[in-house]
Amino acid sequence: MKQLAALMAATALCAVAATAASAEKWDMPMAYPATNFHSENATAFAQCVNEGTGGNLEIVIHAGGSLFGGNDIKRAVQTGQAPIGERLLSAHANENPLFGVDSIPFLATSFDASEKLWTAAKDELTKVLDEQNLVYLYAVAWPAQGLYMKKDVNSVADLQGVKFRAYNTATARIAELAGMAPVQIEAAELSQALATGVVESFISSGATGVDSKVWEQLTHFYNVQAWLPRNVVFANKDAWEALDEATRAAVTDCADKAAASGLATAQDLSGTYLKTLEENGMKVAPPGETLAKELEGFGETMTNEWIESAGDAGKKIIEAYRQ
Ligand code: PCA
Repeated sequence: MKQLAALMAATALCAVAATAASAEKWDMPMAYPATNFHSENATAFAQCVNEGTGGNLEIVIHAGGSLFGGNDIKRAVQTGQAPIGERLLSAHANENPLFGVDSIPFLATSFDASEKLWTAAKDELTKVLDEQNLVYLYAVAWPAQGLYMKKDVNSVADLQGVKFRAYNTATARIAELAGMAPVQIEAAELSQALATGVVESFISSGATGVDSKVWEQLTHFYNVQAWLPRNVVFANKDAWEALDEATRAAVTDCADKAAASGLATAQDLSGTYLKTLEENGMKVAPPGETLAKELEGFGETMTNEWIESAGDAGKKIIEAYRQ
């Protein structure tokens, strides 16, 4: 009897040891605040993984750039400093123009169009990320991008000389075409940049306007609906390959669910964000005819520039999208 008890205790100890040895903890750096819908969606993703793997893989979210700043997340995951992370992929279009496929002005301006464009681009992007030691898990679009200002804007001439916050090469290029002065700034630093007058305008979604309480400095949101950029969640390839097959399958399943729920939430909340801007005193309006036309002209220029820089792979994506 005594022996049996000892054996049982030993077995239990082994089981605990085995769980402890195989239970993996993944820290997940994210750039946007914990209350942002992408972050909340990732929190649900982490919970799904925790449950789906029976606790074998625990993903711990670090929102708001607390572990790595937005601009450092991709490199951190590539090099294995972090096993998983989320990043606005188009911010890395300077590494590969394909990363900017979701930020070509007026190419895909609705959620449906954005999904279609992403479907056309996903395989190629997965390949490029793989070459960078990254495993694509899921991506979620931001609501459509509009123009934040602190005065009426009737035409591009009104943008001349305005200090403008850029977040990728496309936003910097628009600034250049419009005669604005672009400064690259992460969303986490946007409020401060506005408060100190480093910038006085930017292009983004209602979500980021609300996150940053931009009504404290700015007055206008022109609902230009220029494009829907994406946050992409990827894993370090070595960390990924070290997982057993069942764990990987569970993560993939949760990633698919996160892509779907993220899209649904973004669609749901797009209007709410704009209402919040309005409730806080901002003028929310569509762009006037002149401004809209001029911006669409930039869109044409930039579509051609992108196709040229992205080569055959880029051309194929656009063709598949336009079919
Ligand atoms: N918000 C992010 C990217 C696009 C968006 O809507 C930002 O402004 O950083």
